[in-house]
Amino acid sequence: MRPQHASHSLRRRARILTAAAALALGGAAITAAPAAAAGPNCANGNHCVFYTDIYSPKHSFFNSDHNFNDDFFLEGPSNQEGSGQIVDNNVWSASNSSTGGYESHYYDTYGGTYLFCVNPGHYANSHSWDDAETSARPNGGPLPDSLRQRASALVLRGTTTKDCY
Ligand SMILES: [Ca+2]
Ligand SMILES: [Ca+2]
Repeated sequence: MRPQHASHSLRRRARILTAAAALALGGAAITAAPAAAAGPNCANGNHCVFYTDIYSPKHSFFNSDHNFNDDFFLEGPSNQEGSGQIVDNNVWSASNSSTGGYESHYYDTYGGTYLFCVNPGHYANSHSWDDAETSARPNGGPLPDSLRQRASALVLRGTTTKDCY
């Protein structure tokens, strides 16, 4: 288990600030690119999940996946907490680089409780220090604590009326 909030280290805070700076740079690059629905740090055509923030260990899904218990965080930094861990019930952040206009819908279990969704070109980045719970889900906002470490299935859907990131 990762440390609880009370024991967040300065090291973790420093990594988060670095990620924010990298995100700012990435945002500039995305703006300059042609109209592609690319989420940050997620290759075109993929739906990406992360162990902590969106620059932490990553796993990329190319399609719907009904069971995360055979998927592992093997992409991204190999020297960070979470590298090699199982994806199931360990997702804190997500990015959507669908090239087909698909929303990423995450579920507690396949066919079970809906958790959250991410629009094409959008992301949820759980770097927020205060973990504020909000009803709105701005692009780039964090997953609230209640939705972290729960995702076990991904379903790609066309445009829906859900309040996605
Ligand atoms: Ca799987
Ligand atoms: Ca789950």
